[in-house]
Amino acid sequence: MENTFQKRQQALEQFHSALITRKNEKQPLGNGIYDKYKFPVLTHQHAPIAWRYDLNPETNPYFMERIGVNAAFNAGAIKLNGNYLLVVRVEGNDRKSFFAVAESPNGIDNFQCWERPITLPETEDPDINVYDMRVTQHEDGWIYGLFCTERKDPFAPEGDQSSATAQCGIARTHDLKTWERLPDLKTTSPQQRNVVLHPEFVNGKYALYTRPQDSFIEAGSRGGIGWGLTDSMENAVVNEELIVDPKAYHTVYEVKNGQGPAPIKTDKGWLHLAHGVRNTAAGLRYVLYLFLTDLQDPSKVIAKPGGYFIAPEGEERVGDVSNVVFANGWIVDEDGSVFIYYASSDTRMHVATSTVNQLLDYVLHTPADGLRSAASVQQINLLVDKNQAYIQGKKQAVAPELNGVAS
Ligand code: M1P
Repeated sequence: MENTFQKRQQALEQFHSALITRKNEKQPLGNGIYDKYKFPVLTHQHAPIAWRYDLNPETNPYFMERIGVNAAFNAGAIKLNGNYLLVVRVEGNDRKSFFAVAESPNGIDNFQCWERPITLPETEDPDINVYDMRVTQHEDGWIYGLFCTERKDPFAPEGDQSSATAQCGIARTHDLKTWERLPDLKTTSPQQRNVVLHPEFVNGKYALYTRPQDSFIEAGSRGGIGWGLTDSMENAVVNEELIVDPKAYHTVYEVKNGQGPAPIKTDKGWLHLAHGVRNTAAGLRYVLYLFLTDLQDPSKVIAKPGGYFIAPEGEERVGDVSNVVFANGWIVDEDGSVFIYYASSDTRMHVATSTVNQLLDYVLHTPADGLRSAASVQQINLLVDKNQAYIQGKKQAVAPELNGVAS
């Protein structure tokens, strides 16, 4: 028995150590906007062995997993003390999600979890499930974590064990280790998900991106990325939500959408990463898109490329909820490098890298959604015309006689 225990423990330790120290590699070619990487940055297998196994052969003679981890996805992100930190949604085999911090020295590999998951204080109305934390370093000096807190719908009919209510939970910290829980956000919407704190005060108030919705899954008559102000985060109340980026017919955000992480401040405006959801015969498809809002008025969209920015590809397309990419964390470095952390199919975490300049170029020069097939063809024709004029111009510069003008 001792032998079985030792063999299994040794094999697992070797596997785990190789996994969490594995070098990542940029995928070749890319699209010029961002680069994806060969390996996910975090998976359920990255969870520390001590969270899952009883390491005492007397009480665990088979070296059996005692607590299973099902998935690691939808991570908030922040850079602290020179390290890239993900506040990842870890989901156990028991379907409960919780948060844990994983740290990397370079942002693309070597992510290792801190010794223990985050112990998140509860309110008087305990959360049944918590997930999808957006981490915002606010100019008031606190790091805020806004997340979805889910509880059983108190009005669910007898026997209904799946109707739930989603609201925005709020906690704050200085180090991601000790957290102070604040009361949940109050809005007029019966359900809220994907609520994000803007990093600066706006007119002296805290500004929040919201996503009002009628029911737990369906945005229904509501939806869109909302915007609201609150005097305080210690008792956050948004009485009025302005929809700044609505869902729209026959787009990649026709069913619903939601703000990703807090926007990045650039000299051209606030750069936003969001997710959009469309319907297909195979179910919902989640993709990511970008847009830019006004520096002075972050609720005013000033540029928005048509279509998606990142969509699930290859193995990203398959998981617990297939055909999904979702992002609630990105990090911008002092040199303008951007690390976009996205989850695939509610299962694992990936990184894509880019720069602020590339993302601005993308946002400012990609045609907007024309909302009709004919408009899409017109955009291609305009590009072909431009390319033909450019190539013709180059030929004439090299051989002016081609222009019919004899020298
Ligand atoms: O399963 C896909 C995503 O579904 C929800 O996102 P949204 O509220 O926009 O529909 C969330 O539960 C999210 O965690 C999940 O990844």
